Amino acid sequence: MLFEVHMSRTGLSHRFTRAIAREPSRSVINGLRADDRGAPSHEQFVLDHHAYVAALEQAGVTVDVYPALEDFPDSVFVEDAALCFPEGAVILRPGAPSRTGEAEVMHKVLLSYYEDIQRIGEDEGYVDGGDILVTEDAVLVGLSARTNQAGFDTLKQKIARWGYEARAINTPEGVLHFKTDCGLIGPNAVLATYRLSGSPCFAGMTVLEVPRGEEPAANAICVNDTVLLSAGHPKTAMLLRNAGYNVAEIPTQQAALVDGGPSCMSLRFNPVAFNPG
Ligand code: CIR
Repeated sequence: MLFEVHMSRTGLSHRFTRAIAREPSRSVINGLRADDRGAPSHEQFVLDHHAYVAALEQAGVTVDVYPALEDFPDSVFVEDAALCFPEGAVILRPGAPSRTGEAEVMHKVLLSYYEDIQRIGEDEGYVDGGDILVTEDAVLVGLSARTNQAGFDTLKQKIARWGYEARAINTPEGVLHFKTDCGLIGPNAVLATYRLSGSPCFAGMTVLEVPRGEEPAANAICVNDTVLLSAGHPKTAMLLRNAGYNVAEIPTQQAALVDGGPSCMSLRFNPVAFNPG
């Protein structure tokens, strides 16, 4: 079925009924990181992850938590393996060699939720979900060390079948993912570091700039009427609350040691074809 309506599904970017998450594996201590500030504690990560899942549930989504995958140290970061829309999903091709196999596992998981599943094939480039910001108007894709032009071109073509428009942006130099530095906080509002706050890609949107020194806070997510924000960023929390946002602060210290944050630990979606039976 081809969808002709163009990026007009209100709430696409932040109204969700379901989420997928995965327990951190013990191997998460070997997770990829740009700077080694020590390995995360698996025990604490599990506790933090429970708090994260609880915050998602509190925000109104049903969360399916899948078991840990020891073969994939970074598999708790489920967002990087797929992109989910109401009409269907795209299995991505993570750009780090140690993560490529996560796509196959995610494919099997998503078969329970979607009939229409597209896939970025072996010779079709790389895309990490952390580089994709879905707004109400467009699907912004940051080109990065993990997401290349070929991957973008493939993704653009795959999502056009549902009427979505992908736009390529440059992820700032030295930043892992596009969403490491920005996050949607409302239907037309974004939280961004100084590196991205002036970007023309956010034209027409409200942009709140993360106070200097709290840059990791930018990786926030909006789930229904709640912004999930990494705890430990009091200035950002106050900025958001003063602007009227309902903020849930979640512990992400362990995730941060392996370059993760709120967005990467879930796939949030609202599948039209979902049949609980
Ligand atoms: C990685 O380097 O792939 C993981 N250690 C962190 C992935 C974070 N993912 C995300 O922000 N979407």
